[in-house]
Amino acid sequence: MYAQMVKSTGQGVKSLDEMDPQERAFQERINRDEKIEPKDWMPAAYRKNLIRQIGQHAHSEIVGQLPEGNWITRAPTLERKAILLAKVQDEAGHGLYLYCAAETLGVSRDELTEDLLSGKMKYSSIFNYPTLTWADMGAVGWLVDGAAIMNQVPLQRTSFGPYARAMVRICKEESFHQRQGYDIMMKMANGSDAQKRMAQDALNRFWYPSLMMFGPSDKDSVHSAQSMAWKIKMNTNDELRQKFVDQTVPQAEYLGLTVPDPDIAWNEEKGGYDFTEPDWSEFFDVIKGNGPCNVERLAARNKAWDEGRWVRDALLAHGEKRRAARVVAAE
Ligand code: BYC
Repeated sequence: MYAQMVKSTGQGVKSLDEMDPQERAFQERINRDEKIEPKDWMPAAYRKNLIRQIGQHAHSEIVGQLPEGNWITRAPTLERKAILLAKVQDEAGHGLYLYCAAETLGVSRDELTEDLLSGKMKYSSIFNYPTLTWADMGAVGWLVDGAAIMNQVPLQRTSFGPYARAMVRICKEESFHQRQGYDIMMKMANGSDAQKRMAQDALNRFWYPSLMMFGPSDKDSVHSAQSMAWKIKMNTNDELRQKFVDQTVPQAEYLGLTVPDPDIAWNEEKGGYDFTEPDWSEFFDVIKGNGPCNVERLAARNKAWDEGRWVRDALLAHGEKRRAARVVAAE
């Protein structure tokens, strides 16, 4: 079905017949669901697109620690604090697996980091929204990690081996994250009136930004056609957004909360909910750098990078010393 490739004009997708023999053999491997490994031949555009997607994904995990890290010192109980700390550490781990996967494509982690810190590379729009109350920790786990799983489970079958394998462990951990978020929401939604109001307020603020995580609507998605032909992406943005809404609306009902969309309604014919699209002008504004927290997030990552310089320098000096000692010992 996707035996095609984007034409050099960037318009449309090349058919197998239009490809040169090497490209065609590559596409046929993908069509047979064979994994592409780092040393295999691949089109330059496949490599570039993967570096872009995996790099953005890694950056999202790293920047994604900030909104939740904000609440570690203020978690309401020691147990909640320990769980949140573990969750935030997991996100750092996800970032590292993904940077490693990207490195197999010939880009260094330092280069990717520099592109994040300069604002050249993107990270998920969702992390440019603030976390104002403890209920936001519930909403982030439930909705943000819920959306992340919806997007990442299919990526376990993505065509690039190191990316697909990194996804397996990430998805297991994201499931735990999603449940811990829902557990916080259960407590809040079944708590005092003030707690219920906080839970509803968190859902109100995180609903549309969560829908935006899946990317622009299919008609505005620049990369989908080629990425799906190459199985870098397994579903379109709108397909996954629909699945997320279908999964999440009953979960909100179970909590006794109201999804902030008066037009949400079950559509028997399509077997899914009709819902209001997010405000796409807000989405494009956020990814251009104008969201509520973009400046703060990049400033925090730049500060961490600058303040960690002595650790990197010390590790390099230590490595150099050990190398020199090995050379002397070998002489
Ligand atoms: N935010 O052609 P399109 C997590 C950009 S972290 C920002 O549809 P594509 C977690 C897109 O990059 C979860 N930018 O793009 C961590 C492109 O711009 P460029 C992160 C977005 O790549 C901590 C342009 O819009 N998950 O779970 O085909 C705590 C056109 O879009 C966004 C991943 O990264 C966005 N939401 O599809 C808790 C998953 N959406 O690059 C949780 C892997 C689009 O041309 N990534 N853009 O300048 C993907 O699956 C795909 O990259 C996307 C976008 C579905 C996100």
